Amino acid sequence: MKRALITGITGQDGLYLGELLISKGYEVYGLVRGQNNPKLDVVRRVLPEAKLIFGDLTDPSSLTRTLNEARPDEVYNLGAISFVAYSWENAGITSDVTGKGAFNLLEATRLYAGDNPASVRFYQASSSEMFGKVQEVPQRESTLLWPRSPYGVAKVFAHYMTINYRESYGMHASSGVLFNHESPRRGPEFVTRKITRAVARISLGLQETVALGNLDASRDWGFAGDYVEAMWLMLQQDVADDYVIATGETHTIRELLDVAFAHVGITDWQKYVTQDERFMRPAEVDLLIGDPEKARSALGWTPRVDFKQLVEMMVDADLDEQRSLAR
Ligand code: NDP
Ligand code: GDR
Repeated sequence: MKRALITGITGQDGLYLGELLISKGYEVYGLVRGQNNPKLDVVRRVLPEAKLIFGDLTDPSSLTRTLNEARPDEVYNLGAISFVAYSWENAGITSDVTGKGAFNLLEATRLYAGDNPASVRFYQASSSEMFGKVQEVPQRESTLLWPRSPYGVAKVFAHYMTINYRESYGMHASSGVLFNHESPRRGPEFVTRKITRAVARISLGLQETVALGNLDASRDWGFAGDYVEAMWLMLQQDVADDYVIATGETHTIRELLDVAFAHVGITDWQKYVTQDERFMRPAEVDLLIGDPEKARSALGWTPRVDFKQLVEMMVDADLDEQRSLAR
């Protein structure tokens, strides 16, 4: 039985990856932070088989203890402060967790692996946010990075540190440059879930309007369930490498609004949407569209859920949730 350690197991991707690995027969260990983490119940419900260890990416000794207890064959570093907008106001802690936290885990894993650094496989959750002010369209593995947020800068540090550990110590460390991926488990602060939840509530008469920021930004949105498969595939390769994971399609926030509102029979969504300066960013990433060709040819990975299916799945889940809350 293979053993895997997941940091960020309480997050969207952690839950999907945990489910995938358990379905493949892995013994799954999850790092959980805080003395009374509100998401613990969700993890225990969704992943009753997972063994949870308390620690924090900013606390190296807790990572050493976690590795010694979990004795993993594969380490998936999904833990991060992941909300881009928040990262301007909290750049220090974002750097500590999202950037230096990855280094802390790489170093703890290297020391844990001892004489055979490649014996423990390592996945780093890199991000399309690293492309920022894009230097090439579509973005691929070789595209120059130009991050536009403290979060993006922290991810660039973690990305290059992962590559450096591979090149310096021969670690089997791979970095997945994942474009936005969403699901009904997405945090409500991110634009997809904010919209699908508002659409459900508006259609049920529970809310009148939704305030958003920039409606013209374009994102390459995929389904989180598809994307965690790519993470696993990367660690099954003989040689570690970096891969862009994306759908190859981009859509604006306006198109997202079109599809989400149309699903509940509303075509004139403009009257339900206001724009608010508070949701504008000091520096925006205008356009993201990834080229997943390397992942397709080397990993055999392709996304299964398309944009419309994704948005409709999320609106349906929010309708169910809002109806059950109203009961
Ligand atoms: P979430 O925000 O849903 O989850 C982030 C996880 O990190 C949570 O489990 C959180 O724990 C944990 N975490 C936060 N701070 C710490 C800390 N100090 N020590 C240990 N764990 C911590 O993110 P996603 O699941 O969406 O994303 C997973 C990873 O992939 C993240 O690294 C994200 O930056 C990256 N990524 C995500 C993309 C996306 O579109 N979803 C795209 C590209 C990259 P807690 O519950 O306690 O807060
Ligand atoms: P992003 O996701 O910043 O791409 O990071 P988010 O959903 O927050 O924003 C996407 C785009 O929507 C615009 N936008 C709004 N965003 C939010 N959150 N709220 C609003 O009201 C709003 N109005 C417009 C934003 O300006 C932006 O252009 C996500 C995270 O999961 C990161 O961790 C990950 O690395 C990247 O995706 C890839």
